[in-house]
Amino acid sequence: MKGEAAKEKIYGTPKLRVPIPFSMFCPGCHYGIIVRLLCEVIEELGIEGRAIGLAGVGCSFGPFPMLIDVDFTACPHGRAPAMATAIKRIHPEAIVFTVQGDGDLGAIGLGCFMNTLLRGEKLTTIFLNNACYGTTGGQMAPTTPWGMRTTTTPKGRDPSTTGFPLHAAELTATMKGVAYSARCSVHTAANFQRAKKAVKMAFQKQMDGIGYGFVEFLSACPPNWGMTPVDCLKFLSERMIAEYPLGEFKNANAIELPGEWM
Ligand SMILES: Cc1ncc(C[n+]2csc(CCOP(=O)(O)OP(=O)(O)O)c2C)c(N)n1
Ligand code: SF4
Repeated sequence: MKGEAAKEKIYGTPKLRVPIPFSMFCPGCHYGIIVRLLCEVIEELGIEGRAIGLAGVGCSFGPFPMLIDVDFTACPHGRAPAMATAIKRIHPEAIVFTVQGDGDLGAIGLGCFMNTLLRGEKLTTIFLNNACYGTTGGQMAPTTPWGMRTTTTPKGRDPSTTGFPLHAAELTATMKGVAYSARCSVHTAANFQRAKKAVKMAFQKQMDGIGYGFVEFLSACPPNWGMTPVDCLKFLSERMIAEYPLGEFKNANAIELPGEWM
């Protein structure tokens, strides 16, 4: 792609991006970039007529359904995978995806999420790991790295009282019904492109009827991290990635089914 077409692709607005401002996100939040990425992926895969999104409770709850022009609704806290399961079973031709924060998926909704993986549902999940509960004022989340200060761990997360950080992409990869699991970020242009490929792959596993696709995004939350948007990029690239390495953890072309045992 060259010239005007390339410029339009880079600086233009994706067709599926509803033209209302991103003002519902704080300055420096990466959620807006992830909205753009999802619009581009859904459009490039040509699934806008079949895609159904489900947002968990958190900062994605209102904005993602409003900003992405596909069928999209919000769910009770942590229950997006249950709603997604019902929709997928009623409409197997639909491409059903959830967008969930780390409090939503990793705390109140962890049981719902794990059971969905155990059932081997053919869904796609976009997991937003900003290391805290963003909406409610920056409390510790299951993904808060050791030593990180939050409003509920003012001296820094200490494993002796608050346990160990949740590595959702690695955990998901261990589940038999999962076809794809990766962790990405959008804090540089190159990482945005890598993340796009991962999200495409996660959707493709559902489109091909193979299995569950999961993509975790490391995402900055400047007001709750108590940093400028620029300092957040440094924290993300040094501290977050040290705890949560980027990359693919599973990419399977078939799900192995159990053989006969009796
Ligand atoms: C049943 C229930 N419990 C608690 C809340 C309060 N609440 C709203 S958002 C939220 C945390 C969201 O954090 P996260 O999932 O990390 O998303 P983020 O805001 O960071 O995007 C909580 C606990 C709620 N809305 N419903
Ligand atoms: S509180 Fe954090 S996650 Fe929520 S919109 Fe603001 S920067 Fe984004």
